[in-house]
Amino acid sequence: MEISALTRSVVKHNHAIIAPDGYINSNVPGWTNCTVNVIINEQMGARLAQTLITLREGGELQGTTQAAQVFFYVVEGQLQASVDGQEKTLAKGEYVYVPVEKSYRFHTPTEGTQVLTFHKVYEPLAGHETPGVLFGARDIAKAPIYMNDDALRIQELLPNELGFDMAVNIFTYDMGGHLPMVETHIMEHGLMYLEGQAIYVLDQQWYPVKKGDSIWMAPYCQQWATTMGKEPSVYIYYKNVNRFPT
Ligand code: UGY
Ligand code: MN
Repeated sequence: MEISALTRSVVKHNHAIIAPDGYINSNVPGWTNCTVNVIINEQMGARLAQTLITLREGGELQGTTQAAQVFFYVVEGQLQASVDGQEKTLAKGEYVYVPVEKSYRFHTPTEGTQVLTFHKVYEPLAGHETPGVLFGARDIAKAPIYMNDDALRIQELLPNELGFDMAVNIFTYDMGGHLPMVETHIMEHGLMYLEGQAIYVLDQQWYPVKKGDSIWMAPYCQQWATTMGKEPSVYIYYKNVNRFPT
């Protein structure tokens, strides 16, 4: 039997690794017949929220976004989506961006459907339109090489336009891939590993991570990562972008 007093999860002032072994479920009004794990939020010191929702057969997520926009990504299974009057079936790897003040309803016939969400309070920008509802899909063909290294590919899931104040990207590291430098930056990240294993270095500390693990990086938390093992490592990540540095 495993020793239950051990975990790979850590929570520090400027970063956290949250492995699934420590999840405790939350109840979220309007989200029914599902388990919800709030992985990152302001209680931690973060300015985004990240959740993982696991739906049972007939599970439903219903509500209206308020100050925060919400990005929903299907990690497993499928969802029937109805967002601001637009209907669509979302399969694994598909997503929908729900801007502020829009109604949404998702339901699933598939037991075990998993949905990852990123939430950020929207900061409007004078002269630029608030984004509309946007559907899309993971697609490696839309992932250009990152920083001239053909072992690294990034797909941007949201348009790189000033109306958006958040980015959500999928970062694929082929075998031998690693970040070209230790990043030190004002932007904050939340992420979840979708595939593979890696070593992540956060604030000079080294962590083994794998599929299912999530990471929070506060602004200026130094970061570096390298893939590990016999398959590529892939994560989906959030970043705040495009606003004046206050
Ligand atoms: O966009 C980024 O800042 C990205 N390269 N950081 C990361 O993956 N930790
Ligand atoms: Mn970064």
